Amino acid sequence: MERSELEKRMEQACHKPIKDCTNKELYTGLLSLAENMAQGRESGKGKKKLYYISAEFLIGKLLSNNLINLGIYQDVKEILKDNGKSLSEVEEVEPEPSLGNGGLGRLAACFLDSIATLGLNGDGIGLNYHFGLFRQCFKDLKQDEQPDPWITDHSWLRETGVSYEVSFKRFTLQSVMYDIQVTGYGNRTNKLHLFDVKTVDESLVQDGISFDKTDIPKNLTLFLYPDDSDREGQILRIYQQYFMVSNGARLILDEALEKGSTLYDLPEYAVIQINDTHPTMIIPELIRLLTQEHGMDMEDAIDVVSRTCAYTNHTILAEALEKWPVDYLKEAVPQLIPIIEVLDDKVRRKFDDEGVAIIDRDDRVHMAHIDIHYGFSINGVAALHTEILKETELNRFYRLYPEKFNNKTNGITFRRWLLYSNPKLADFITSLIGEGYKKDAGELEKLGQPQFLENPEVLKRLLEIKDENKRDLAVYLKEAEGLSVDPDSIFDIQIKRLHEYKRQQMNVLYLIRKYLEIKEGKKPETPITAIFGAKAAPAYIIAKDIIHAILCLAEIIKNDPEVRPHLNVVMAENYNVSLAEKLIPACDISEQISLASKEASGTGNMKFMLNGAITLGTEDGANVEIHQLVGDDNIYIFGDSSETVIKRYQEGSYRPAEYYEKDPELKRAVDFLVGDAMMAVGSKENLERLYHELLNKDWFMTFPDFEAYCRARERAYKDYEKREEWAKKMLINISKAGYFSSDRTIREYNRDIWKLDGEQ
Ligand code: 26V
Repeated sequence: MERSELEKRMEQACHKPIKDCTNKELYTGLLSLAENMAQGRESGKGKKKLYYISAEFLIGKLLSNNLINLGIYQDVKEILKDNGKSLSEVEEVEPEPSLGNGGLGRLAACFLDSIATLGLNGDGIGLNYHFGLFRQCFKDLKQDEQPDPWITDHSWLRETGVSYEVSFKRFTLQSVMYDIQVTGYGNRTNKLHLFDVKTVDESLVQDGISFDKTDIPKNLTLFLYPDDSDREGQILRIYQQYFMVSNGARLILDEALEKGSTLYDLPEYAVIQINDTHPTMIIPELIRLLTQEHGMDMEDAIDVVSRTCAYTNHTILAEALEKWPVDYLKEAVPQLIPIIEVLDDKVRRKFDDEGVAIIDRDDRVHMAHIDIHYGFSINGVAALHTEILKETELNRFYRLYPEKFNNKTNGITFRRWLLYSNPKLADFITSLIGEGYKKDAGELEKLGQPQFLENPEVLKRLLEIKDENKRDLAVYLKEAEGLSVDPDSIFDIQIKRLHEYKRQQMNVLYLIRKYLEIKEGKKPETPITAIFGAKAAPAYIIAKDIIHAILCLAEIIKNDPEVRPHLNVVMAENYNVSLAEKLIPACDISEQISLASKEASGTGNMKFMLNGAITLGTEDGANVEIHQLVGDDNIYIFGDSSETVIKRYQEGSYRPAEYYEKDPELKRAVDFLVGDAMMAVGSKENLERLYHELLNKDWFMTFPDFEAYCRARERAYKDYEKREEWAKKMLINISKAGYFSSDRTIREYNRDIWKLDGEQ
């Protein structure tokens, strides 16, 4: 579209000249313009459709992303500028929907982008949580949780008129389906369907994020994963999950019927990707609907559903694998019990192995087992993760159904994580290798040619861009959060959910060690800024203690003029997608330090790599594949292997105190947690609890990896001093990142699992 034509349409959408609009008016106008332009681009009405069903879709802000995908971002930006306006200020008006916890939800959002971009016929199905996860605030150096409302008069949600009745044991709820348009890059538009309850009542939330967990008709879609540390919370989750899948199942059947399906041929019309076990109840629910409302017999219904559903596993952590007590299910959705019993009975008749049963001896329903027996595909999310599933966690199942298992290494959308978040780098890449990489990420490989890699001008510009991004971040952190960071320091960043297996605590122990070294006069050549961003689950006590420890250490250093010029620790509040978009382009060192075998894949690791940060990590999840791609010289790998870790767990031989006694540096750092300095700023209860947890349990084995971690980190800092060599590492990382485009991942899902009509 011509610039002048676009300007005209913008003014029409805003109902007045651009220069007279407020940022809010501009936002609303641009939103409706983007929606109108996307209309009519709905993906093919192909026979078969993918339904990506997920309890989480961490979509992030949509305006700029959609403008990029519609191809008008640059022009809109310039038109606004010519009129004295700024697109980044307009963006500030848009609230970020926090409809996800972390990787799993963000992955679902990247997938929707790629599915639309590839022109595949596929929609998302989820829930419309009014307050999302929660907004994190720091109060007295601790995490405090507040509701995070995002639905305003001008949100991307559109009412569809679709509504179903969903019956539970004690009541029937009416649903409302909202749609959000998903605009692919230069291509098609799909839908994210978010179901809500008609009777939801935001006023139920009074103080912080607490509310009456028993008033289901009013609370069902208030929050994502409310605190499920007690029975009521868990039953609420069952209500949420069933509400999502029952609506989803009806929509899927209705759409298939409308296209002429007899339902016996459902697999020709629909394929359902079950994103972790949260939507697993769609399997018994579909069987229930087919038998009770569509007259199919049980055997046929089971067969049809089993050929329609595929399952993705995102974790091997035992505590995260859902097992719902039969009692709880009876309380909320008794209609599913007879179906689940039939499914269990069939399994028990066929296999003489208690370990693959659906209902165990303690009367708990193993949700993943339903997916594996009654789905046609099971995939892990990175090569190592899939191997561990096959060889260890799900080995019993792998032996029964080897043909069902496959790997789909995760990916990220380069539209958001490069074109939008790091425009300078994207422009620079375009100037070197042209635009082709925007559609075919594999073309980034071209950056690895000697003409670029050995070209001092190219390397210099790459460093300059990093430097400019660091300066932009420093300004943002100061203005938005009052945090001071020195852009001339090394930016060493760990951003992800707070969990012991991700080992933020090991990073803290390193920083304490560094602090003590500086106190003794051993100063780093270049100052170091360690940046954290992480939310902890509200009921996860140790995770919150770790946040407290980070904030206490940050406070101590801030007030220590001897150390502060050389070492700075900051924790950004309310880590979310928008913040990630600012932090990642400014990062020098990407901390991916989970205990080997525990991080299924990670996707932050890919975003950092794409933006020229160097990974400091364990051989875990997709780090293994990053390592293979970039080679030993362009990544810092340390720590025990997944085999060693798995063996150590099996033997039950790990005693943290033995490491603590043996390594004086480690001992000194651990003791610091409960020393005078920390006690002077922090809370005795939290710090002592963390100290004892580490010393007596350390379930995620930080102590055995501590020394190797410190060495690897020092090696990275030393290499950083040779800036041109460092820039080469950056360029090699960027050039190898193409593999991690979610377009590649989605092509593989389609080739091996979904088999939708070709790309359009
Ligand atoms: C869930 C829970 C819930 C109960 C308490 C402890 C706990 C711990 C972990 C989880 C994770 C749920 C699944 C998940 O989010 N997995 C993430 O999926 C990403 C996308 O595939 C992947 O990159 C991450 O490695 C993986 O952790």
